[in-house]
Amino acid sequence: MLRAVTRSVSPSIGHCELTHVERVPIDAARAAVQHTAYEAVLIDAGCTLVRVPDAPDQPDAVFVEDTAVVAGGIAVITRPGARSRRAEVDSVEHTLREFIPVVRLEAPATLDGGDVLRLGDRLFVGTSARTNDEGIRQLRAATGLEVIPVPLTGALHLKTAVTALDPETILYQPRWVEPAQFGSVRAVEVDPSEPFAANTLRVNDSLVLPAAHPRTAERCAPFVPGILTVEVDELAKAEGGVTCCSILLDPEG
Ligand code: CIR
Repeated sequence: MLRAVTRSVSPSIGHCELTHVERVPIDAARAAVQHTAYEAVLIDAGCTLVRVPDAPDQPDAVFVEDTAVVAGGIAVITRPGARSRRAEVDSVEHTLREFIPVVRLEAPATLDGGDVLRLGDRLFVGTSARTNDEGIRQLRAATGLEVIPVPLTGALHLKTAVTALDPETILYQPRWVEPAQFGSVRAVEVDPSEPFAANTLRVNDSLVLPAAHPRTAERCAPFVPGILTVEVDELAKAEGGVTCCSILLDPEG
């Protein structure tokens, strides 16, 4: 069964890192309620939850995706690009070790899991402000997979700009990525009225996406077996979406 690794919302989330989003007050209790609903959706989609211990003093700790990349039968523990987030990885590594072999990226590598998009056996990695060439090199060496750098402008992470509906279909925001870079895939554009809608999460037969993006959900519906929506607008104030709140551990690899 697919495992989803998650971690609770920190009460300090209001002090999170922000890059492209203006800082507004974040209601940590409301964010926590939305996170619980997100976990319930993952369970509905067929996942078993595995929780990393709470990290109340780490504002961005809920965004576990950035701390590990699961591919090639291993979990690559990242070295996040934001210095304030580097301490998040130890507890994630400790949790993942129970289920899968782990390898750590070492300085001067930096890489955020949000920059890594898997399409079949290929890993596309956004060359964002968080991920450097050495991070990409070490990811390639650790996984043994084809790892392809993708230039990215205007978005925090590659998966802010593009995600996979399935291994042959991407959903993308044309302002931030060029679909031809992903090879001969079918490319679905987000609805222009929903600029942040490219961040979706395929879990078994369900595509999980924010309730705030109904028009993009309609565009995706013909290409996926089912759609599950969840309110995550409070987490979005911390520049988080639906991919970033989990690490999926697939027993099939
Ligand atoms: C950060 O800037 O690192 C967090 N406030 C948001 C991280 C979101 N992560 C993701 O989309 N993978």
